Amino acid sequence: RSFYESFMQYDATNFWNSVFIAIRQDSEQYIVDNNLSFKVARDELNANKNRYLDVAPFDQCRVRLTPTEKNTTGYVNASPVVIAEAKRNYILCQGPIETTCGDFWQMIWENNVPLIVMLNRLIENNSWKCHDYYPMKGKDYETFENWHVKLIEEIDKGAFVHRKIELTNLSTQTTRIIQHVQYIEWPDFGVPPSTECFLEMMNYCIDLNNMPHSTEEPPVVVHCSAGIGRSGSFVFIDSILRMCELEHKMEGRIEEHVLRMRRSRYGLIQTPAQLRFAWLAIIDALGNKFGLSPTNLEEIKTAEEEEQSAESSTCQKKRELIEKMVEKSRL
Ligand code: PTR
Ligand code: PTR
Ligand code: PTR
Repeated sequence: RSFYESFMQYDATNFWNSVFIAIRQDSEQYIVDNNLSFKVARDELNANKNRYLDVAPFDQCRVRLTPTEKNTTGYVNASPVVIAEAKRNYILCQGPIETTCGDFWQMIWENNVPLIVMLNRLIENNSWKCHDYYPMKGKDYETFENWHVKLIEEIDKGAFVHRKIELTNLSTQTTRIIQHVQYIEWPDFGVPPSTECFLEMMNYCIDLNNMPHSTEEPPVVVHCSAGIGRSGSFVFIDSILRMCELEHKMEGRIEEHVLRMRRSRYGLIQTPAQLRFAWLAIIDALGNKFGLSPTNLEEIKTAEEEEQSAESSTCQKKRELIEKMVEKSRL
């Protein structure tokens, strides 16, 4: 069954919950079978560096910082996620808390990160989901321990904000420019309002030309509040589209790609609806690429339902385009 057919079938049979539960069970099993552990994250010395008690990097797959006087363990709640088939390199992390902003900028510096993709707002549902670790219009610089962070430019793009930041390492007095893209339309445990506005943000990030083209290049940092739900969905969408572009033939079912990603960080993609959204975003992105218009699958489905009896030519044409797209993308 193709990627598109699976999607339609899961929708028709209300199957997303079951698919998601199976992924969850299989990833728990993987953790047990491979003795993956969270000892460092749970260490007393690191306890105050985690935003959520239940979200932590594996000991076997975590970003290590050069220990400092303040952070003697070099611990940060962050996981490298390398997807070789997509030639992509990501670091997924939690939204910094007040005491870890310096650690966060140290991680950006030590890993030569050129781009930060932030998928949350600072305040959601009346509570703080991330510390304001970057300067905003109105106050154009902040200092966190060894790091001076200066806002160079802030560009409002509607559904997202692009900030250009100058990061200074105060101990060496050297500076770098970091791109920061914040998508503001994605509530935690929810989905964005449309695939279009999400893809617009994602393509903008790609066009900045700071997403890695090989696993040797510095990683892009992706974070939200916990760094698992929304961040995991972003990585899923970007890496699968990248594999399509590289004409990499996916082994196994798409669900297995979520499992593979989850070997690097716990809990990636947090809800059945997020999985469905990610899947739909991929279909829509491929649809755009191969000239399927209108791109939204919901519209196609409605059109199909409305025009079931009379074999409509537009409906037929859309179906043919989808077949072409699925064939071309090898999904
Ligand atoms: N209380 C959290 C814990 O469970 O460890 C840690 C935490 C600390 C979470 C601060 C959020 C915080 O908020 P802020 O974004 O203001 O730093
Ligand atoms: N214990 C938190 C909770 O369940 O609310 C952990 C958590 C928070 C998990 C947010 C995921 C979250 O979403 P995201 O990774 O998209 O920020
Ligand atoms: N949000 C959950 C809670 O507070 O109960 C915590 C949680 C976090 C549960 C991640 C499960 C998670 O991962 P998975 O999706 O792999 O079960």
